[in-house]
Amino acid sequence: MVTTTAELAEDEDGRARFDALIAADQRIEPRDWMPDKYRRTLVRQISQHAHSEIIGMQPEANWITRAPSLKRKAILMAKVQDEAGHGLYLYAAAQTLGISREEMTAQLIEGRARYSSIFNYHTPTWADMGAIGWLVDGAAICNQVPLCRASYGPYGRAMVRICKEESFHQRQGFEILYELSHGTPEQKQMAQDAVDRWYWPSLMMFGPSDDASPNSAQSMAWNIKRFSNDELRQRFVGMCVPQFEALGLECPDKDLRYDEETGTWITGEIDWDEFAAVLDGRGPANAARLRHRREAHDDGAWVREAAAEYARKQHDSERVAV
Ligand code: FAQ
Repeated sequence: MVTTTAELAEDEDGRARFDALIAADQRIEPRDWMPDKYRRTLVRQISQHAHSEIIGMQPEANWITRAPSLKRKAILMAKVQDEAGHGLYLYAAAQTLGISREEMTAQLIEGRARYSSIFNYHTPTWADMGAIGWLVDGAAICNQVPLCRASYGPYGRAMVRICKEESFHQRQGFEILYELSHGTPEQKQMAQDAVDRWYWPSLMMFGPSDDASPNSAQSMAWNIKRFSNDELRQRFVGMCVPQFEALGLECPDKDLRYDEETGTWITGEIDWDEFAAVLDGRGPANAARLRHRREAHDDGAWVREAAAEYARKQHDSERVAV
């Protein structure tokens, strides 16, 4: 394809405007010119985020039929539905960048896409619902509140609503754990075991440490990410410490201490080999999560076909009416 002088001039104007908007901390909208790499970075991050919400429904959906009361069942169902909604807002935001929902879905079910490592762990007890709400949604909030200010408009706006719902999710998880940790000794032990299972994987949600994070510097320069992976992980640890005390549970990190001099939390070593294995598809539940997602996709084929046929008929009847 030959690029004309007029097209080159247009690209230069677009680039100058893009750079000025980023420098002024303003928003880029779908019809604005943007560098290819900015577009690809956003498609990568937003689609991974959407897949995480959709796969993230599974560990909790697993407990809907076994929730200990009608009230708990209703709350859990609402939370899992919220996660489906988050996935849909995010797929819609990614579509504004020119990728189709079908392509993103194909990438996920064919195992070509990433989704958050955290959803590749099992949920053996009811207390895991508490630990997911408190720790996983808590980590998600720390990571996602700054994304409300992401430079890409449709992503930032989707995040505002998502974060409001995540706050409710975190609160309900804390409340499940609080009730268990103030119950019988067996219930308290069940809460502690669940927190022991989820604490370290929650820290891994923030991604590799800064020196091993290839995408952070550019994403921060473009105001997509506002803080580095380690900065957000620090913030999360600081948030958890008083909450462990309120719950009366032990933090599984025995090396954790606050360094007054640097004003930072010194933590034990994260098991990065475990993180790498989960990303490589070798976590405890990776295979089960993808198998379940594929089955759900196949089972839903008739719904997609019916919806497409209905849309076609609506379209045809509107044309006749015109
Ligand atoms: N899991 O260079 P970086 C939720 C990948 S939603 C898997 O640091 P980046 C709600 C990364 O993609 C949870 N992969 O990358 C909920 C990259 O791979 P690539 C999801 C990970 O993008 C609660 C490579 O490693 N949240 O919890 C992970 O600058 C309860 C190098 O990493 C989001 O997606 C990981 N943990 O920073 C739902 C938030 N970490 O693509 C249900 C938006 C890193 O080069 C129940 N995303 N990788 O092949 C982000 O903030 C960023 O994308 C990061 C990673 C921070 C996740």
